[in-house]
Amino acid sequence: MATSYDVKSLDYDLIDLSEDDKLAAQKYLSENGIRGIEGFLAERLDAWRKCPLNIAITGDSGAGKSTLINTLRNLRAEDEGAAKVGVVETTRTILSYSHPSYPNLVFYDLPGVGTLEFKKSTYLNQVNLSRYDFFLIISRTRFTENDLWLATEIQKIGKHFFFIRTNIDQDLYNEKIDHPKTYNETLVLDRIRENCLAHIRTVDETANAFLISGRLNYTSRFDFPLMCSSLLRDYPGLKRQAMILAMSSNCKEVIRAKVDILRGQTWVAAAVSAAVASPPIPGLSIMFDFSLTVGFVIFYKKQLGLDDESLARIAEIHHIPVYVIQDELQKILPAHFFTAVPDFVVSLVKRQAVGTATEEVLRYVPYVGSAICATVSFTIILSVLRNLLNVMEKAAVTLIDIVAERSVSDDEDDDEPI
Ligand SMILES: Nc1nc2c(ncn2[C@@H]2O[C@H](COP(=O)(O)OP(=O)(O)O)[C@@H](O)[C@H]2O)c(=O)[nH]1
Ligand SMILES: [Mg+2]
Repeated sequence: MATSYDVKSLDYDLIDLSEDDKLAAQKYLSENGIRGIEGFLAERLDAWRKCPLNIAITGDSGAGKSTLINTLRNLRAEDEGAAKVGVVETTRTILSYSHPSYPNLVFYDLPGVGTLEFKKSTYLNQVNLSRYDFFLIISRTRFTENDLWLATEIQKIGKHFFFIRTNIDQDLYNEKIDHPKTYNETLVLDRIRENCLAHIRTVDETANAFLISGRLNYTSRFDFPLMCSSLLRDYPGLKRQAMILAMSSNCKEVIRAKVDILRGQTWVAAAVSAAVASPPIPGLSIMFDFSLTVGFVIFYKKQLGLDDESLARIAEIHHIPVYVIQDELQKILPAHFFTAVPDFVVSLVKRQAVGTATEEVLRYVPYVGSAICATVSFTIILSVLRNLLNVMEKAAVTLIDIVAERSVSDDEDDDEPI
């Protein structure tokens, strides 16, 4: 097969479909037949956008709540819609901030326990813990007795929480200035971690603390990636998939989780594209819904942070010239992936050999019907989307490596805080 990528046609493992999607599609087919199956499947592809995701961030004033909320929304303090950040900024009410690209993901800035307006005795009534899916309890020093109390209350209602120690970049910088001769980053981090754990494990023996910098340019450093992957792993049940798709792709763990989900949905995307035989596209011998397929590729680009806007933002935040990023990524993906998605899709479809996918494709008969499965378009679009995701994953991971390299070399500059 003639492709310019380092991937083999149809070289993918058998993928577990979501049980939910399978059952729903099967039920639809048995009740309605093939008519309208593409509309039904398209709706399921989009269902995650409606799933409410509510994350509470709590901690004392100055702990870094607003900063972390902005970072999780991929914003800096001065960007439009950002939470106000500052040494004297105090949260007196519960404020909510939705993710700019995925409004169903909402972060709540909760005042810490024991502030003037939010006393311990009234906190649970004021805050109503059951409204949130997940809690991030943050501190820039030691977790307080009140933080620990809150954790036990969250545990009592069966919800999840993380302890997050912010300001790690600043602590390391101070250590470096104070002890230039003996400074050792790993030892300092170990000491901070031990100090945190000794305290929080008095409440929960298995509790962990994530050591992070809440600032946007440190999302690939310290425990930030681990915090993200743990959040995705522990996010309650059915909402996990929506959470993965709604989260910004600022570390490898999130990218891998996104690709897993997108790959698991390619059969739905291929079925929806193949079900509608639009007028043929010049140069292509198969009929499929071209604009829909282009739409999937654009969606994957945005999901994996490879769209123009995301790339420009990465360049700006990390002070990396755009051409450096482009040069690296164009070693993996061709230029027209970035500049002209429709042309790119045409070239992919042209190059995609039909292959011997019968067995693989037959697995989907119960869910999309034999009429769609029998089409060449279904097989081809399925292969195109899966192969493309493999390559895009590689590109998105490379982008994280470029960013990580850049932030480490920034650290080595002694004149600036880390
Ligand atoms: N260096 C560094 N500064 C931070 C970090 N988190 C917050 N800050 C700074 O600490 C101050 C208070 O942060 P803010 O997010 O407003 O705290 P909040 O009161 O909990 O919302 C601001 O000046 C932030 O820039 C961090 O992880 N590292
Ligand atoms: Mg604040």
